[in-house]
Amino acid sequence: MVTDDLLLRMYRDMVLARLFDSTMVTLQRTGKVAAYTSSEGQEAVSVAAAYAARQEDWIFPTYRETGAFIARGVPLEVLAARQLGKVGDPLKGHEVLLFGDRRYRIVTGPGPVGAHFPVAVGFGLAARKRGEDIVVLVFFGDGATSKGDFHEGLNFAGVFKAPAVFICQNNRYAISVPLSRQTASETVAVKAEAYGIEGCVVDGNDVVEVYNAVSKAAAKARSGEGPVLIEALTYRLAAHSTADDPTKYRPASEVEEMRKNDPILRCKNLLFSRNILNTEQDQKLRQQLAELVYRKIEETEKMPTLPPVAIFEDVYSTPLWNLEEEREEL
Ligand SMILES: Cc1ncc(C[n+]2csc(CCOP(=O)(O)OP(=O)(O)O)c2C)c(N)n1
Repeated sequence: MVTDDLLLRMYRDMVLARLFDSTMVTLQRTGKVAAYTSSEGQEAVSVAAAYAARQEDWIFPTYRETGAFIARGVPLEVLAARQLGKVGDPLKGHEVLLFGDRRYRIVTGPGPVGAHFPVAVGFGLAARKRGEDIVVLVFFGDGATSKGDFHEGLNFAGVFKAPAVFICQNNRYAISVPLSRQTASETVAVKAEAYGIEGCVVDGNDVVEVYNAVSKAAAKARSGEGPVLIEALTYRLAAHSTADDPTKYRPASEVEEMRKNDPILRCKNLLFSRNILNTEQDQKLRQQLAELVYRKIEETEKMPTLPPVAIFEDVYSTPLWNLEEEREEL
């Protein structure tokens, strides 16, 4: 049940995610951030799914889950430190586009697309064996469904009824590859049938619909009745990453058309129609959030930069001799 208060909180986090993402893209252009993947247009899936799960559940994200990180409570300065290479980066400079932080039960996403499916499923099953009452939320894009890991992970999850909710952010493209070149299946959700698990399609730009679907799926997975594959239909309004030029593979008119279906705009309209928010309050909220992002980034920029040797930390529990040698040399 999405109460007025919850709807407002989800809206706030979606707006905050968008402001953070757009600021990171700008900072990448100035050379302060190495590379960035914006989640513009897909905030509803991330935010609603994180709210629908419990705080003790584990998140297996991709590089497009800023909304889930914010909804989970990760401070902006931690996200900013990650991107700016500052000492507060929980990943100590490893990887550029991905984020993870065990304090918030977020497992760092995979560099190779889709490599997290078997890991997440095994993680969920191991937790169950230990008697932990947790669910894993596994985020991925439509492109990841072409990887063997997707099929292996879902098959294993189906057989052993893993406490997993698979959330496909179907944004219609895998960089320049459109969905029609990714699969001949009618939907992504239909693939669930092959693994004997439940699959459903939801409007990924409707924060309430996503919240309800993930809540239901998480309850099912938690009770031991098996995993669920949710296909959330959405659209990537931004470029794939700061190294991508989407005008090369999709018409500007398509993007403009999809802007009318912006999940933040739709959530705002819902808040207005339910008399939870008005224009004046909305402008004030956005102003406050913009100032918050600005302040947090400014603070983060003043933090010390990660020392280069940090790259050797947190890779192996027992460092390898050759890495030790390299560290000495550095
Ligand atoms: C195994 C593998 N192949 C290719 C890449 C390069 N790559 C990075 S992201 C990406 C597109 C993934 O598309 P999708 O899963 O739909 O997610 P989206 O970026 O649309 O959110 C590709 C091909 C990679 N990282 N790993």
